[in-house]
Amino acid sequence: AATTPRRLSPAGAGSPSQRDARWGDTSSYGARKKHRVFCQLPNGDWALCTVITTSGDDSVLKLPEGKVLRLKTESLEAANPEILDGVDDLMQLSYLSEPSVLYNLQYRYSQDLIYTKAGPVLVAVNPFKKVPLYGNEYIDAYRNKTKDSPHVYAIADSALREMKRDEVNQSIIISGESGAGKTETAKIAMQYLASLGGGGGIEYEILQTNPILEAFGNAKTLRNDNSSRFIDFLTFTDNLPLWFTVWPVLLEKSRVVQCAVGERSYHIFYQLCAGATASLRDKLNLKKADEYKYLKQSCCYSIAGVDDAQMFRTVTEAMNIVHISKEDQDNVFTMVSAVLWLGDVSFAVIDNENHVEIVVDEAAETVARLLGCSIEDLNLALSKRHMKVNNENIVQKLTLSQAIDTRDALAKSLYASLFEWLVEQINKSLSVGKRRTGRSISILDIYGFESFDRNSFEQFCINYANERLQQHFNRHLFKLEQEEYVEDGIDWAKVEFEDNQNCLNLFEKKPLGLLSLLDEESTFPNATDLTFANKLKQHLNNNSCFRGERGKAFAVRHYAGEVAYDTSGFLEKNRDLLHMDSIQLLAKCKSSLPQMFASKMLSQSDNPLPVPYRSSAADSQKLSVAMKFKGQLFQLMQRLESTTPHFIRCIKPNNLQLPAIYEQGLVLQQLKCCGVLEVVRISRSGYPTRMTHQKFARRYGFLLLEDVASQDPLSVSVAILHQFNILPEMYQVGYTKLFFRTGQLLLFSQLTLIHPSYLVVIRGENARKMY
Ligand code: AOV
Ligand code: MG
Repeated sequence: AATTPRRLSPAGAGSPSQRDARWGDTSSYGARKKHRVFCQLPNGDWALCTVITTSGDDSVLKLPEGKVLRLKTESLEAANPEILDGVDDLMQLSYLSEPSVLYNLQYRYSQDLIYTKAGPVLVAVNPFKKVPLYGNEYIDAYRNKTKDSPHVYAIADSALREMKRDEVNQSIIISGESGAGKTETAKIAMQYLASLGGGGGIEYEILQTNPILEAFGNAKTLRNDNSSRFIDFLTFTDNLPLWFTVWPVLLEKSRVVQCAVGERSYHIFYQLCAGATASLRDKLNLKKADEYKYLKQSCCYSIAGVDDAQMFRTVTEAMNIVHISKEDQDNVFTMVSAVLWLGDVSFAVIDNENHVEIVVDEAAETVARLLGCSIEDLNLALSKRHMKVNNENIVQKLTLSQAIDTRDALAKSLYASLFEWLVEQINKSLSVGKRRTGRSISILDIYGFESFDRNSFEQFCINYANERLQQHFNRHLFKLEQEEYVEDGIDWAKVEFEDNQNCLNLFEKKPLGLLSLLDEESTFPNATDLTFANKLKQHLNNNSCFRGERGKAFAVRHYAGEVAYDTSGFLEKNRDLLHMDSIQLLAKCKSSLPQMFASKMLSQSDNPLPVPYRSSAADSQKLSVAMKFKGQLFQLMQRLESTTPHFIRCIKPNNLQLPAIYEQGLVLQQLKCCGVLEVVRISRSGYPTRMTHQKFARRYGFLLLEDVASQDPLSVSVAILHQFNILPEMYQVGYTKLFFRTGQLLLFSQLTLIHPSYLVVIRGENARKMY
């Protein structure tokens, strides 16, 4: 019945088997008439076609649209039998070649089956449109197990079950490039978990945190119209009512004061400008978005298909639902407006040393009014700096560029503080009176790997975080695999996997790693971005993951590809100075939020102080952005380490953010770099298919020619394997399970599925039980 693949053509230079060496398989094919094979088209895509004839080294093929072409037989790749088209786990594929995997995902994608398992990992291909796979009916179906096709709900459900069964905390770790669908996936997982809220509206409240967090923490980038600019770590506990908390890590602050052309700042700015009621507009002296300097610089004010005014109403409604009082809401929007107006505060040069004072105009007056301070105080904070040098208080006048930096630093920290405060309110509101006990499930949604034409400090941090997470992924899947073999006592040749430890070392090594060198350089008063770049080149040029580039640039070979970083602004962004004068200004303000922000800043261990003038006591307190980030990342990893992970890999099928476009090259690149192919390969070179003795005996026992009714499942299983002459290297008998090489179990399924009549002849009585 089932044909064993045969290699017809020897593997020559550049042959598919060489290209696919990483798969460790011998995907050859029988170029026989009517066989389905993959051929590579001039544009690099693979097409499924049928062999018409084969002569000599050539094969004549028919493409799906009817075109006929002649190609070298050895350039073809085997295709799986039709019965395997669109299988829901890539592990079930007999041939695991790149074209087979791409074809399988595409086959499913074209039918809106966006989820596919790759062994233990769920692959989610972004549909860029509404797909009818969600909602209460689906949630119930997955809960009751009437559906078991791959789905985020299924992942959330197994996390839940494993939490209860093993009493171990669980995590759902979502990764993928920017725009691949992580945040949407996280929300889908939240839907499932929140539906356990047990009524009482808490599930609704939990889901309403999304529009708020997205308004304040997401922005349009060149890659994604709704790109997360912070790491979101949500936790649900299993005791009812649900306890829910958000732990956001490192918001991208710089976006508040500068963003690239074609991108936007945080959604809330545009939403407020477009959607505020007349009275709020008056109160906050709001202008249109395109009239603010901070928003004007990127020349992009709207997002296709998004109504900012409508979104503003959605956000305020969500704030109502999560019990943020009207008064607090007003305070929040006052701060948002203050940040916008701060960008419009301008300076006038007052002497020939380029020292400045603020211009007292509508902008300065509005900022002072919104913060609740006097114009004089504002001017003092933005144009002068108080310092202690040799125990003497001195006042330094600021130059224009210093004043602008001071103003921008104030805007950034106001916004970041606001974001933190808002998250705190949400957490308080959703956990009031509830104890934090019991086991938990966390969902991790990070900012995805980014590579633009120009990459700066933000991409540097984001990509470092992705690198860390990738290691967690690698290690876990590898380790789990290994453990299962060991536990079941089977022989197993250890498989090496592509490790990204070298790249992590490049970032983290002390004292000669990217982060340490950045920190060291950030503390030198005379250092510049150029001296920083030169230092990197001097110390890291021998590292295989590092490449010095011309001028101020350097490149890092990330797991997901090489990224060139421009060091312009690195030192400033890493220091992220907020001067004491600014904090004192906030402390003096009459509005409630600035005061709160100031006292938090003063109490925080990383209280920012001017670097070159720090006292030694303050010195130990100050943390650079990179160090703070690394610390938070380590904390996050530590929390993840104590959980059973469930991995979801999101794939972006096109860069246009459009439905129904599946670019093979783009998908392949993501599958390769984010390790999905690796996972399948690792499992494949092991024994990816497993079945307990019981299940195997129950399912295939009827195939046995001699009666073994009285025997135990293990003996029945072994007898079946012997009867069909399955080669010993194709399987292993473990203590509890049978482990099969890829495709072996297929033989049995084909025996049972394709030839029932044949089987009925052999074992009439038993076979009938199956059909
Ligand atoms: P990301 O989180 O991975 O990017 P998002 O989750 O924001 O990506 O997804 C980007 C866009 O893809 C969304 O705004 C939706 O339009 C669409 N999308 C994704 N998943 C689905 C789905 N299951 N159904 C329908 N549309 C979807 V970033 O945050 O940039 O790394 O930093
Ligand atoms: Mg996101």
